[in-house]
Amino acid sequence: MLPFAMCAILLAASAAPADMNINVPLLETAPTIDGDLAEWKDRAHSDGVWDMRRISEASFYRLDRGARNRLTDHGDEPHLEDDLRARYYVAWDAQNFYFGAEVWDNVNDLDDPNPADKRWYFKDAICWFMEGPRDRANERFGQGDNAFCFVADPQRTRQNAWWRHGAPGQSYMEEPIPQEACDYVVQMDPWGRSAADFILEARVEMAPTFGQSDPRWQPPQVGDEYGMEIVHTDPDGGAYGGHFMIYGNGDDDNTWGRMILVGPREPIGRLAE
Ligand SMILES: [Ca+2]
Ligand SMILES: [Ca+2]
Ligand SMILES: [Ca+2]
Ligand SMILES: [Ca+2]
Repeated sequence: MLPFAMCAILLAASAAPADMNINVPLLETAPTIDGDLAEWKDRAHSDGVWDMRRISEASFYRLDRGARNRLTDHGDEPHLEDDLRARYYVAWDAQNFYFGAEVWDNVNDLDDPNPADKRWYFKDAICWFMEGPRDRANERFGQGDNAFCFVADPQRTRQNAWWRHGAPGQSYMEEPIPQEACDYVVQMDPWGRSAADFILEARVEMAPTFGQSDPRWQPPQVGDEYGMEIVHTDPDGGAYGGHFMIYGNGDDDNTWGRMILVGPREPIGRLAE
């Protein structure tokens, strides 16, 4: 028989992947929102490059069984990893969440066959679905739920920075992120590799967004718990349907990953020779 301590370690190890927290660090210096992530990305949360292969091995993919979390086939596709892969960054300070992404894509798609506000998901876009405070009740863009969606378009129209959210007694409210609460830059083709590649750098103020969606929301402190899912749409010229859904499964906020606000983090060092 295994000693008790060892059993506990084995149990903890087997439970870890599905229950892994998303630890989002505090930034002590506010980034400059200019399309260059260099000054803060090493101090933000990131768990490396995501592509379809990595997603297909994740616990949240098994919830979906690949029904919606997938890319689409237009007949002449590059290898799956060249259709879409990305790194995502998140951090916070006393007023804001900061979002960053480095994206490798084969086709930049900004053509919506039926253009209308709120249809970010018919274009290349990245959307952070967040619940704050997290309450473990199954809700779909109800009280406390917020989505901050940025279209991969260097033109900063109000529709290109979209806010889907709830409020007490209301759900699926759709409007641009309040202008004074948001700042963002999309830099296309940052590595001279593909005209569809981009870097996104964004800031969203919490009080005018989370504070509107849930009266229980309090200014952020270390230890606060949020829910988070990243939805990265990639129609590549087709209709809606191609996207990554990372850390959760669709609009049910109780499937979203458990995110904890943590203190500042130092960049990962290397062993000196
Ligand atoms: Ca910057
Ligand atoms: Ca693509
Ligand atoms: Ca909930
Ligand atoms: Ca695309």
